[in-house]
Amino acid sequence: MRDERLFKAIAKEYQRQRHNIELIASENYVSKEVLEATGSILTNKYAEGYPSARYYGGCEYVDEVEEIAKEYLKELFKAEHVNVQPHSGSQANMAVYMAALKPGDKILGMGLKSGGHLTHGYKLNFSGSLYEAISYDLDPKTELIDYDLVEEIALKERPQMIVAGASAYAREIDFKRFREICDKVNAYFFVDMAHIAGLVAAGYHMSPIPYADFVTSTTHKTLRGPRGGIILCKEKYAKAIDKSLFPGSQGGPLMHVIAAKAQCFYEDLKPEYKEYIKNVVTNAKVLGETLVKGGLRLVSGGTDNHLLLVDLRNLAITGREAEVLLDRVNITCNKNTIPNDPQKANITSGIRLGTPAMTTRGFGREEFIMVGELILETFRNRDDEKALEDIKKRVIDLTDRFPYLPYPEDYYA
Ligand code: DSN
Repeated sequence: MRDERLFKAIAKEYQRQRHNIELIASENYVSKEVLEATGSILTNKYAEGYPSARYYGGCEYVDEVEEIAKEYLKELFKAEHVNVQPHSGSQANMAVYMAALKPGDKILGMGLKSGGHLTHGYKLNFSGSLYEAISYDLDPKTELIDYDLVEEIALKERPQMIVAGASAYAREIDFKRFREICDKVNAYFFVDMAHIAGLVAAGYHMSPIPYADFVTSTTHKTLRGPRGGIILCKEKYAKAIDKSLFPGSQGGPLMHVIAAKAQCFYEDLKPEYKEYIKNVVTNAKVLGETLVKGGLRLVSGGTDNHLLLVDLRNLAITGREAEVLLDRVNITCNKNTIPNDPQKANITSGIRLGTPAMTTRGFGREEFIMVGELILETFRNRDDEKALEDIKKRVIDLTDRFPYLPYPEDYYA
């Protein structure tokens, strides 16, 4: 017996995902197989511990599942040790901090307003309350990481750990330079590559693996897997990381999600995935060029990766208003602070756009030029209901040409 109200809500979300142009840079569409593993009977199984060292009986098959996931993940990033159990990116990050630091130790990460993440030392997050967190911001002119400034802060503050990685930074990050800074102050180097993990795996971004002591990621962004986290580290930290995750900060692993991670890594090892990431990067440049041609300003002037940060100040529209307006025509994105944003975090002066999801749907150069033009047209006609209705129809036509149908069209109807 199923709850109709609940399944109707899921059905509506299914239709929304099918008929919206999804530009949230941290989202993607998973394969049928990833979906199947996530919804599998593995959700019934408790498996606290690690393969061959569990605290429950009947774990022989979930052991196999976890070993497969670890094997593929090691191969994907050429990592010495991996842990596939974190329920999320935040849990992965917590396990790293707890493995390497004591409460009160100093961490240096990118400021939230510059594109960093909550778990990189934000004061309202555990990372900013358990540890003494300081941050680096971007060069105000170039809007790029100022490595000399990071070094200056590190030399003055002597943090025990330096964190690299971001949620809204459109440019390549120089992990080698970060390592050199860490070595000067004897700090651990921790990279949260959640946004760019797919680019790293496919060779479209410098890998942090040779340089960092610890690397974490989520699996649902550019990697195109289920929602979850992973940790990769040097063999010498393997025991400390595993202990810190279980029993340190988590209980039973989500074996259905670990199976879906394994399927995701299997897909990411295929040549088609490299081609996909190549297209993600090209499409981001195409979308950016279209928006710039139409008069918009991109933070840092462009993109090297899968995302764009758009400064809306010359349009006299806030990020919050732009998010709502674009939603009105079935284009989904999120408001985002820009460097030195004069607006509060819940209003913002920018939006963040990403190409991973619609590239999965098959959008290429031509479609991303259309997406850029649809966005510009929406901004120009923001007070014209009829024009907005017409744009929405064109968005739906476009999404219908590139269907997402892991379930039958009327699956939940
Ligand atoms: N909340 C994620 C994002 O959207 O970038 C980061 O974890």
